[in-house]
Amino acid sequence: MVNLAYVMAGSEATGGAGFQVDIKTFQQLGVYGVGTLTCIVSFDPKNGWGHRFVPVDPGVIADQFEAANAAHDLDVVKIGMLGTPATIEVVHRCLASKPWRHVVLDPVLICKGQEPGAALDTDTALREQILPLATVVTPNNFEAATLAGLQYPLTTVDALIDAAKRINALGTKNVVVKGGVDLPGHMAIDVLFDGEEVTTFASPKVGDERVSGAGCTFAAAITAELAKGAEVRDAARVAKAMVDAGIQARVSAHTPFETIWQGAYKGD
Ligand code: PXL
Repeated sequence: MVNLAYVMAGSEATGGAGFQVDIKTFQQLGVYGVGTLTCIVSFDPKNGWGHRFVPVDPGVIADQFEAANAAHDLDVVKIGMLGTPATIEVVHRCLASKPWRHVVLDPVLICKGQEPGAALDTDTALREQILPLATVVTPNNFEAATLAGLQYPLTTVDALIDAAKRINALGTKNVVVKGGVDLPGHMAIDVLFDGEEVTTFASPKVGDERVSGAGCTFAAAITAELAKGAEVRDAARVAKAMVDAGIQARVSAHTPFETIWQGAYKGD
């Protein structure tokens, strides 16, 4: 029997981030992907590739959830971009309606093109309604600082660990903070705090530019590995290896940023 993984996330129309990346990542890791769209992002090539953001109607999100979960026995879910308090509310209700083995939250906080005020509401709703239901959360440097109430950027491994512990105290057991390009030095360092132990993952940085889809790929890969029965620490290790391979084989486009190629990862 093939393992299944579920995702609730937004479409990003160029294929470099969001839902499309989640499904590609699931497939590459040998997991059958099932998904529910929460919003549609269409970058605007006439306007600096800024975000055009359209939320999916909350009733339609609930309908998709009903269809997906009636068709399949889903117990591992990734939550990607939600984008509005109304979306967060319906996703909260969906998640709370049944038990999960794992809820992996990629806490996508702000999207260019959104009102800062709206983003603040969204951050608060995400922190209050989704974070406590998650078993794993994968903030990047900015998201970790924001959720932990620390100053961005986090520039030391100790600061990443401090942020992970503070976010754990908000209600998510496993917190993986990604240092990313904001962490000085030659290494790309992520830390996992599982409520007891800290594990540090390090690999040489591949360039100093942000690559689109890295965060989505990372959280989706953890989700796929958890769906296959892996422990969180092993799932994070595979996810980091997949992102590393995907950045090395990155795809350039007419966008100002390159994107990850999930197909580059062939296993350890
Ligand atoms: O990479 C974050 C992200 C996630 N999901 C969607 C996005 C983006 C960034 O653009 O558009 C739908």
